[in-house]
Amino acid sequence: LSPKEWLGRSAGPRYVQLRRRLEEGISSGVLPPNSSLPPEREIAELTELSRVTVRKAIQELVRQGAIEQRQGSGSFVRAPVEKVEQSLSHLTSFTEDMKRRGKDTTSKWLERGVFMPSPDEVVALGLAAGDSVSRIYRLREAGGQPMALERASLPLDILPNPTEVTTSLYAVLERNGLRPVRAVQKISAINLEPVEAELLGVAEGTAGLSIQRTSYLETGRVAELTRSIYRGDAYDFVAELRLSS
Ligand code: 16G
Repeated sequence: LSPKEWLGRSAGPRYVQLRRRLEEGISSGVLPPNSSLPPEREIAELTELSRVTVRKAIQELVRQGAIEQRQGSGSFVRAPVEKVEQSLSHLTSFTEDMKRRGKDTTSKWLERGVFMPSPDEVVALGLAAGDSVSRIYRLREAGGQPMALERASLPLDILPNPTEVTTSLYAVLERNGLRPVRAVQKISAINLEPVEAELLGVAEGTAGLSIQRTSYLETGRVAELTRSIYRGDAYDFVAELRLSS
């Protein structure tokens, strides 16, 4: 169809019409996962729409999580995430969990350093007055897909040098003989905030899982308080339950 034939036939502003047209292309497979969209200028020429209109349609699809923009290389159709089945019966690390699935992990650092603790960190980590806290906050990716936002807080003597953590926190703790041996985890449902959704590459308002892990050393001391946001569309949590005797 020529642009004039399909635009104007359906209702709504032109950017909405173009957005719908692109959505159709994605769902029908004309625009398969990971395929790149033509540059804005080309779409504008092809559709005889203004670049402002084209940009607006693409921005909406980015917000919906259907399209991602990669720095310097344009817009791509986002591939659906491969679901991870995560056991709740073993105290493992993100790196170990993903390695077992043959996936490489990367971190985008949002914060990493030594800070004055917040009141909840003081309580959870059992800190004394004047103690500092080591904090690492990162976007965790596996196989190139954003999976979770994790904010870990640890007493300074357990992690004196947070910048030492480049990939695995638990590997650093293990090297120092301070790997946690027990953890308590709490999982709650949330709707992702716009910034969180953007970092995780999903649509605004998507469901997420808020997970809090408090882990302990052999001695019973608290080693870590980690508050994370996991993608709801990327995880199934599984636990084996037995009849108690
Ligand atoms: C997991 C833990 C997190 C821990 C991290 C260490 C959950 C919800 N969280 O992601 O508490 O800090 O592993 O991973 O399971 P790393 O050794 O790969 O940095």
